[in-house]
Amino acid sequence: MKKSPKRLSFMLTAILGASLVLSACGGAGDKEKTSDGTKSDSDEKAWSFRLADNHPDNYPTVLGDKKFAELVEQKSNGRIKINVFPNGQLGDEKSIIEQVQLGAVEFARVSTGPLAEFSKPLGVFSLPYIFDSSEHEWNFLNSDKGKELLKSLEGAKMLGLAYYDSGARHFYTTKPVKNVEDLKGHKIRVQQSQINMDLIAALGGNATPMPYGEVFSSLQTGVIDGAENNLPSYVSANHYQVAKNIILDGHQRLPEVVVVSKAIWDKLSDADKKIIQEAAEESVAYQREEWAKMEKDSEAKIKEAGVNIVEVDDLTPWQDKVKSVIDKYYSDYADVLDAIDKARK
Ligand code: BDP
Repeated sequence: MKKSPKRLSFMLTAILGASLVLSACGGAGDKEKTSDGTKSDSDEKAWSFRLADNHPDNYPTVLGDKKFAELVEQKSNGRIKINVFPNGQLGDEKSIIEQVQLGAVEFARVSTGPLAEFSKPLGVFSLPYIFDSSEHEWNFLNSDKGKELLKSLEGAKMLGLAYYDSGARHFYTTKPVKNVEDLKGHKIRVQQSQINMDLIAALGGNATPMPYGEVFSSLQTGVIDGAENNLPSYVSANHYQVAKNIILDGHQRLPEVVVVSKAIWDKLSDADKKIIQEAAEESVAYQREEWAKMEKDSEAKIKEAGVNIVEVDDLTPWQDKVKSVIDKYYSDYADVLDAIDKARK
Protein backbone atom coordinates (compact mmCIF):
# COMPACT_ATOMS: atom_id res chain seq x y z
CA MET A 1 0.00 0.00 0.00
CA LYS A 2 2.64 2.43 1.11
CA LYS A 3 4.60 1.83 -2.04
CA SER A 4 2.07 2.93 -4.61
CA PRO A 5 2.81 6.70 -4.61
CA LYS A 6 6.47 5.83 -5.03
CA ARG A 7 5.70 3.50 -7.93
CA LEU A 8 3.69 6.21 -9.59
CA SER A 9 6.59 8.60 -9.21
CA PHE A 10 8.92 6.00 -10.78
CA MET A 11 6.68 5.73 -13.79
CA LEU A 12 6.42 9.48 -14.13
CA THR A 13 10.16 9.94 -13.88
CA ALA A 14 10.73 7.19 -16.42
CA ILE A 15 8.37 8.89 -18.84
CA LEU A 16 9.92 12.30 -18.24
CA GLY A 17 13.35 10.76 -18.57
CA ALA A 18 12.54 9.38 -21.96
CA SER A 19 11.70 12.86 -23.19
CA LEU A 20 14.85 14.53 -22.01
CA VAL A 21 15.78 17.78 -23.35
CA LEU A 22 16.71 18.79 -26.57
CA SER A 23 15.64 22.27 -27.29
CA ALA A 24 18.06 24.20 -29.47
CA CYS A 25 20.08 26.69 -27.54
CA GLY A 26 19.78 30.28 -28.69
CA GLY A 27 23.21 31.74 -27.93
CA ALA A 28 25.58 31.71 -30.89
CA GLY A 29 28.51 31.95 -28.52
CA ASP A 30 27.76 28.51 -27.18
CA LYS A 31 29.49 26.62 -29.95
CA GLU A 32 32.64 24.86 -28.94
CA LYS A 33 35.23 23.27 -31.12
CA THR A 34 35.43 19.51 -31.19
CA SER A 35 38.77 17.78 -31.07
CA ASP A 36 39.13 17.84 -34.87
CA GLY A 37 38.47 21.57 -34.89
CA THR A 38 35.08 21.47 -36.57
CA LYS A 39 31.95 22.79 -34.96
CA SER A 40 29.59 20.14 -33.84
CA ASP A 41 25.82 20.35 -34.09
CA SER A 42 25.29 18.71 -30.76
CA ASP A 43 27.17 21.55 -29.08
CA GLU A 44 24.13 23.69 -29.75
CA LYS A 45 21.81 21.45 -27.83
CA ALA A 46 20.52 22.36 -24.42
CA TRP A 47 20.32 19.43 -22.09
CA SER A 48 18.35 19.01 -18.92
CA PHE A 49 19.21 15.98 -16.82
CA ARG A 50 18.27 14.47 -13.49
CA LEU A 51 20.67 13.23 -10.85
CA ALA A 52 19.33 10.91 -8.14
CA ASP A 53 20.72 10.63 -4.61
CA ASN A 54 19.15 8.81 -1.65
CA HIS A 55 20.47 11.20 1.01
CA PRO A 56 18.84 14.36 2.38
CA ASP A 57 19.53 17.84 1.12
CA ASN A 58 22.44 18.89 3.33
CA TYR A 59 24.26 15.53 3.22
CA PRO A 60 27.83 15.73 1.80
CA THR A 61 27.08 13.62 -1.28
CA VAL A 62 24.12 15.84 -2.17
CA LEU A 63 26.28 18.93 -1.63
CA GLY A 64 28.84 17.34 -3.97
CA ASP A 65 26.12 16.61 -6.55
CA LYS A 66 25.02 20.23 -6.42
CA LYS A 67 28.57 21.50 -6.83
CA PHE A 68 28.96 19.17 -9.83
CA ALA A 69 25.72 20.52 -11.34
CA GLU A 70 26.82 24.11 -10.72
CA LEU A 71 30.19 23.53 -12.41
CA VAL A 72 28.55 21.87 -15.42
CA GLU A 73 26.19 24.79 -15.75
CA GLN A 74 29.04 27.30 -15.53
CA LYS A 75 31.30 25.50 -17.96
CA SER A 76 28.48 25.12 -20.50
CA ASN A 77 27.26 28.71 -20.08
CA GLY A 78 23.94 27.45 -18.77
CA ARG A 79 23.37 25.07 -21.68
CA ILE A 80 23.60 21.85 -19.65
CA LYS A 81 21.42 21.68 -16.55
CA ILE A 82 21.57 18.91 -13.98
CA ASN A 83 18.74 18.89 -11.48
CA VAL A 84 19.53 17.09 -8.26
CA PHE A 85 16.77 14.91 -6.71
CA PRO A 86 17.81 14.06 -3.13
CA ASN A 87 16.04 11.94 -0.49
CA GLY A 88 15.50 8.90 -2.70
CA GLN A 89 12.73 10.79 -4.51
CA LEU A 90 13.44 8.88 -7.72
CA GLY A 91 13.54 5.47 -6.03
CA ASP A 92 15.78 3.30 -3.87
CA GLU A 93 19.39 2.78 -4.86
CA LYS A 94 18.96 -0.52 -6.70
CA SER A 95 16.09 0.74 -8.82
CA ILE A 96 18.00 3.96 -9.53
CA ILE A 97 20.93 1.95 -10.87
CA GLU A 98 18.52 0.03 -13.11
CA GLN A 99 16.98 3.26 -14.34
CA VAL A 100 20.43 4.69 -15.08
CA GLN A 101 21.22 1.57 -17.11
CA LEU A 102 18.09 2.20 -19.17
CA GLY A 103 18.77 5.91 -19.52
CA ALA A 104 15.48 6.74 -17.76
CA VAL A 105 17.45 8.54 -15.04
CA GLU A 106 20.59 10.11 -16.50
CA PHE A 107 22.88 10.62 -13.48
CA ALA A 108 23.08 9.26 -9.96
CA ARG A 109 25.30 9.25 -6.91
CA VAL A 110 25.32 5.72 -5.56
CA SER A 111 27.35 3.55 -3.22
CA THR A 112 29.84 1.00 -4.54
CA GLY A 113 28.02 -1.57 -2.33
CA PRO A 114 24.95 -2.03 -4.55
CA LEU A 115 26.92 -1.07 -7.71
CA ALA A 116 29.00 -4.22 -7.24
CA GLU A 117 25.95 -6.35 -7.98
CA PHE A 118 25.95 -4.79 -11.45
CA SER A 119 29.69 -4.61 -12.01
CA LYS A 120 31.70 -7.29 -10.26
CA PRO A 121 35.09 -5.48 -10.15
CA LEU A 122 33.64 -2.92 -7.70
CA GLY A 123 32.91 -5.75 -5.25
CA VAL A 124 36.46 -5.41 -3.99
CA PHE A 125 35.38 -2.44 -1.83
CA SER A 126 32.96 -4.68 0.09
CA LEU A 127 35.82 -6.87 1.31
CA PRO A 128 36.50 -6.23 5.00
CA TYR A 129 39.46 -4.35 6.49
CA ILE A 130 41.34 -3.84 3.21
CA PHE A 131 42.13 -0.17 3.88
CA ASP A 132 44.02 1.14 6.92
CA SER A 133 42.83 4.71 6.71
CA SER A 134 41.17 7.35 4.59
CA GLU A 135 44.59 8.30 3.22
CA HIS A 136 45.25 4.72 2.14
CA GLU A 137 41.82 4.51 0.50
CA TRP A 138 42.26 7.75 -1.44
CA ASN A 139 45.79 6.87 -2.53
CA PHE A 140 44.22 3.86 -4.16
CA LEU A 141 41.14 5.63 -5.57
CA ASN A 142 43.37 8.22 -7.25
CA SER A 143 45.73 5.57 -8.67
CA ASP A 144 45.52 4.16 -12.21
CA LYS A 145 43.94 0.98 -10.88
CA GLY A 146 41.35 2.96 -8.93
CA LYS A 147 40.43 4.88 -12.07
CA GLU A 148 40.30 1.65 -14.05
CA LEU A 149 37.66 0.33 -11.66
CA LEU A 150 35.48 3.35 -12.42
CA LYS A 151 35.80 2.56 -16.13
CA SER A 152 34.72 -1.04 -15.52
CA LEU A 153 31.18 0.26 -15.07
CA GLU A 154 30.96 0.62 -18.82
CA GLY A 155 30.26 -3.11 -18.99
CA ALA A 156 27.08 -2.36 -16.99
CA LYS A 157 25.86 0.43 -19.31
CA MET A 158 27.11 3.22 -17.05
CA LEU A 159 30.19 5.38 -16.68
CA GLY A 160 31.74 6.22 -13.36
CA LEU A 161 32.70 9.92 -13.42
CA ALA A 162 34.24 10.30 -9.96
CA TYR A 163 34.48 8.83 -6.49
CA TYR A 164 33.05 10.66 -3.48
CA ASP A 165 34.06 10.13 0.14
CA SER A 166 31.97 7.91 2.38
CA GLY A 167 34.37 7.22 5.26
CA ALA A 168 34.37 3.92 7.11
CA ARG A 169 31.43 1.75 8.13
CA HIS A 170 30.79 0.47 11.66
CA PHE A 171 28.23 -1.83 13.30
CA TYR A 172 25.44 -0.39 15.43
CA THR A 173 22.86 -2.30 17.39
CA THR A 174 19.85 -1.95 19.66
CA LYS A 175 21.57 -4.07 22.34
CA PRO A 176 25.11 -3.29 23.58
CA VAL A 177 27.98 -4.95 21.71
CA LYS A 178 31.38 -4.83 23.40
CA ASN A 179 33.41 -7.02 21.07
CA VAL A 180 33.20 -9.15 17.95
CA GLU A 181 31.86 -12.15 19.90
CA ASP A 182 28.82 -10.14 20.97
CA LEU A 183 27.65 -9.78 17.36
CA LYS A 184 26.75 -13.46 17.38
CA GLY A 185 23.10 -14.12 16.60
CA HIS A 186 22.33 -10.48 15.80
CA LYS A 187 20.15 -9.79 12.79
CA ILE A 188 22.11 -7.18 10.89
CA ARG A 189 20.83 -5.22 7.92
CA VAL A 190 23.28 -5.12 5.02
CA GLN A 191 23.36 -3.62 1.55
CA GLN A 192 22.19 -6.19 -0.96
CA SER A 193 25.30 -8.14 -1.96
CA GLN A 194 26.67 -11.65 -1.56
CA ILE A 195 29.94 -10.44 -0.02
CA ASN A 196 27.97 -8.69 2.72
CA MET A 197 25.96 -11.84 3.40
CA ASP A 198 29.20 -13.80 3.74
CA LEU A 199 30.73 -11.11 5.93
CA ILE A 200 27.90 -11.15 8.47
CA ALA A 201 27.80 -14.94 8.48
CA ALA A 202 31.55 -15.03 9.21
CA LEU A 203 30.97 -12.70 12.16
CA GLY A 204 28.29 -15.04 13.51
CA GLY A 205 25.32 -12.79 12.72
CA ASN A 206 22.29 -13.17 10.44
CA ALA A 207 22.42 -10.89 7.43
CA THR A 208 19.19 -9.18 6.39
CA PRO A 209 19.51 -7.32 3.11
CA MET A 210 17.06 -4.46 2.60
CA PRO A 211 16.97 -0.99 1.03
CA TYR A 212 18.51 1.81 3.08
CA GLY A 213 15.19 3.65 3.39
CA GLU A 214 13.67 0.75 5.34
CA VAL A 215 16.39 0.48 7.99
CA PHE A 216 15.02 3.02 10.48
CA SER A 217 11.57 1.45 10.80
CA SER A 218 13.04 -2.08 10.82
CA LEU A 219 15.26 -1.12 13.77
CA GLN A 220 12.32 0.48 15.48
CA THR A 221 10.02 -2.51 15.10
CA GLY A 222 12.70 -5.07 15.92
CA VAL A 223 12.74 -6.68 12.45
CA ILE A 224 16.52 -6.26 12.72
CA ASP A 225 18.82 -5.86 15.74
CA GLY A 226 21.35 -3.68 14.02
CA ALA A 227 22.86 -2.30 10.86
CA GLU A 228 26.17 -0.85 9.74
CA ASN A 229 27.12 2.41 8.14
CA ASN A 230 29.34 5.48 8.40
CA LEU A 231 28.67 8.11 11.07
CA PRO A 232 26.98 10.67 8.78
CA SER A 233 24.43 8.07 7.60
CA TYR A 234 23.93 6.76 11.15
CA VAL A 235 23.04 10.29 12.19
CA SER A 236 21.23 11.75 9.18
CA ALA A 237 18.92 8.73 8.82
CA ASN A 238 18.24 8.87 12.59
CA HIS A 239 19.42 5.30 13.10
CA TYR A 240 21.29 6.48 16.20
CA GLN A 241 18.00 7.21 17.90
CA VAL A 242 16.91 3.57 17.79
CA ALA A 243 20.24 1.68 17.68
CA LYS A 244 22.04 3.40 20.51
CA ASN A 245 25.19 1.28 20.56
CA ILE A 246 27.97 1.65 18.03
CA ILE A 247 31.25 -0.23 17.78
CA LEU A 248 33.87 1.54 15.69
CA ASP A 249 35.42 -1.37 13.79
CA GLY A 250 35.53 0.37 10.38
CA HIS A 251 35.03 -2.89 8.48
CA GLN A 252 34.48 -1.34 5.06
CA ARG A 253 35.36 1.80 3.17
CA LEU A 254 32.83 1.91 0.35
CA PRO A 255 33.38 4.96 -1.79
CA GLU A 256 30.44 6.64 -3.50
CA VAL A 257 30.38 7.03 -7.28
CA VAL A 258 28.79 9.64 -9.53
CA VAL A 259 27.51 7.64 -12.49
CA VAL A 260 26.05 8.60 -15.85
CA SER A 261 23.98 6.40 -18.14
CA LYS A 262 25.97 5.14 -21.12
CA ALA A 263 22.84 5.55 -23.27
CA ILE A 264 22.95 9.29 -22.51
CA TRP A 265 26.72 9.64 -22.62
CA ASP A 266 26.84 8.25 -26.14
CA LYS A 267 24.53 11.04 -27.32
CA LEU A 268 26.82 13.82 -26.06
CA SER A 269 29.45 15.64 -28.11
CA ASP A 270 33.08 15.20 -27.12
CA ALA A 271 33.15 18.77 -25.84
CA ASP A 272 30.13 18.15 -23.60
CA LYS A 273 31.63 14.91 -22.31
CA LYS A 274 34.75 16.84 -21.37
CA ILE A 275 32.76 19.50 -19.52
CA ILE A 276 30.87 16.87 -17.53
CA GLN A 277 33.94 14.76 -16.74
CA GLU A 278 35.94 17.77 -15.58
CA ALA A 279 33.09 19.14 -13.49
CA ALA A 280 32.65 15.78 -11.73
CA GLU A 281 36.36 15.59 -10.93
CA GLU A 282 36.47 19.19 -9.74
CA SER A 283 33.51 18.64 -7.39
CA VAL A 284 35.41 15.97 -5.43
CA ALA A 285 37.54 18.31 -3.32
CA TYR A 286 34.46 20.18 -2.13
CA GLN A 287 32.57 16.95 -1.40
CA ARG A 288 35.49 15.66 0.65
CA GLU A 289 35.68 18.86 2.70
CA GLU A 290 31.98 18.62 3.44
CA TRP A 291 32.46 14.95 4.28
CA ALA A 292 35.16 15.70 6.82
CA LYS A 293 32.97 18.35 8.45
CA MET A 294 29.96 16.08 8.71
CA GLU A 295 31.97 13.18 10.10
CA LYS A 296 33.11 15.46 12.93
CA ASP A 297 29.65 16.90 13.49
CA SER A 298 28.12 13.43 13.56
CA GLU A 299 30.58 12.27 16.16
CA ALA A 300 29.75 15.24 18.34
CA LYS A 301 26.06 14.65 17.87
CA ILE A 302 26.11 10.99 18.94
CA LYS A 303 28.21 11.85 21.98
CA GLU A 304 25.74 14.51 22.95
CA ALA A 305 22.86 12.07 22.43
CA GLY A 306 24.45 9.61 24.85
CA VAL A 307 25.13 6.87 22.30
CA ASN A 308 27.20 4.03 23.77
CA ILE A 309 30.38 4.30 21.66
CA VAL A 310 32.87 1.42 21.77
CA GLU A 311 36.34 1.95 20.27
CA VAL A 312 38.18 -1.08 18.85
CA ASP A 313 41.84 -0.97 19.85
CA ASP A 314 42.79 -4.30 18.34
CA LEU A 315 41.24 -5.36 15.06
CA THR A 316 42.95 -8.77 15.02
CA PRO A 317 39.98 -10.81 16.35
CA TRP A 318 37.72 -9.15 13.76
CA GLN A 319 40.18 -9.77 10.95
CA ASP A 320 40.64 -13.39 12.01
CA LYS A 321 36.89 -14.01 11.92
CA VAL A 322 36.46 -12.67 8.39
CA LYS A 323 39.53 -14.34 6.91
CA SER A 324 37.27 -16.90 5.21
CA VAL A 325 35.61 -14.06 3.28
CA ILE A 326 38.93 -12.76 1.97
CA ASP A 327 39.97 -16.33 1.09
CA LYS A 328 36.73 -16.97 -0.80
CA TYR A 329 37.07 -13.85 -2.96
CA TYR A 330 40.84 -13.46 -3.12
CA SER A 331 41.31 -14.98 -6.56
CA ASP A 332 38.54 -12.78 -8.05
CA TYR A 333 40.28 -9.63 -6.89
CA ALA A 334 43.96 -10.63 -6.61
CA ASP A 335 45.40 -7.90 -8.85
CA VAL A 336 43.27 -5.12 -7.32
CA LEU A 337 44.07 -6.29 -3.79
CA ASP A 338 47.71 -6.16 -4.72
CA ALA A 339 47.31 -2.57 -5.98
CA ILE A 340 45.45 -1.70 -2.75
CA ASP A 341 48.31 -3.15 -0.77
CA LYS A 342 50.81 -1.05 -2.70
CA ALA A 343 48.76 2.11 -2.13
CA ARG A 344 49.48 1.73 1.60
CA LYS A 345 52.93 3.37 1.23
C1 BDP B 1 25.33 5.01 2.68
C2 BDP B 1 25.48 5.32 1.22
C3 BDP B 1 24.16 5.11 0.51
C4 BDP B 1 23.67 3.71 0.75
C5 BDP B 1 23.65 3.40 2.23
C6 BDP B 1 23.30 1.94 2.49
O1 BDP B 1 25.88 6.66 1.07
O2 BDP B 1 24.32 5.37 -0.86
O3 BDP B 1 22.38 3.55 0.23
O4 BDP B 1 24.91 3.67 2.82
O5 BDP B 1 23.77 1.40 3.47
O6 BDP B 1 26.58 5.17 3.33
O7 BDP B 1 22.55 1.36 1.70
